[in-house]
Formats: sequence, structure tokens, C-alpha cells
Amino acid sequence: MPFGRRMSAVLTAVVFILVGSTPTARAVDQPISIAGFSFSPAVRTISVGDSVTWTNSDPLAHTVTSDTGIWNSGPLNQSGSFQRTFTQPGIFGYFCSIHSTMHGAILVGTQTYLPLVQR
Ligand SMILES: [Cu+2]
Repeated sequence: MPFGRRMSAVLTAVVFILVGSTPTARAVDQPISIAGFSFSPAVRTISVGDSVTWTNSDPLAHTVTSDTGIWNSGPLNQSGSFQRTFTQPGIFGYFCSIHSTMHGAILVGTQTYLPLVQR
């Protein structure tokens, strides 16, 4: 193999390895169950860009309602689910608008952002 072509093949392999090994943050869907009148886990830490899917296992309706009003699932019947993607860092508190004792929070990003509350 001519030197030039061999170098080209080596460089191609190196580039391929570099690209292939680059740590890329992939968006993940994080499940939260609604069961026994509680969100589980009640506090969930995710990365920016991840989504959360709440699924209601109780035989009666619950909602997933933002503390600050930026989303509201509406009533979720048994087996109903609601998904939201979080594109900004911060603390996102939520509750069930039917049962006032049910609360949860999504912490998006690193602890650097803990003081932020998104509205
Ligand atoms: Cu509820």
C-alpha cells in the first residue's frame, strides 16, 4: 500500500475512533410511577434534555401539575401517562391538583442550578 494511502487509512481509523468514543449526552426518558397516592420517586434528578414520563397505577385519577403553572397533565386515569421534556436547568416542583398531599420535584441539570426555580 502506498504510504499516502496507508496514512489516509490510519487517519480515517483515528478519526473514527475519536468520534466513536466522544462522550455524547443522550436524552433519556425517566419513568416516575404514581401509585398509592404518591409520586415515586418523589424527587428525581435528570439531565437537561431528558424527558419524564409519569404513569398512573392507581385506580383513580391523578394529575401532574407544575407548582408554577408551566404544565398540567390534566386527569390521568389508571394506566394513563404524561410525558414532558425538560430543556432548561432548574427545580420543577409539581403536585396532584386532585389530592393536595401529593408532591414531587424534578431537578434538572447539576447541583449548580439548584437555586433556580423555573417559572
Ligand atoms: Cu392525585
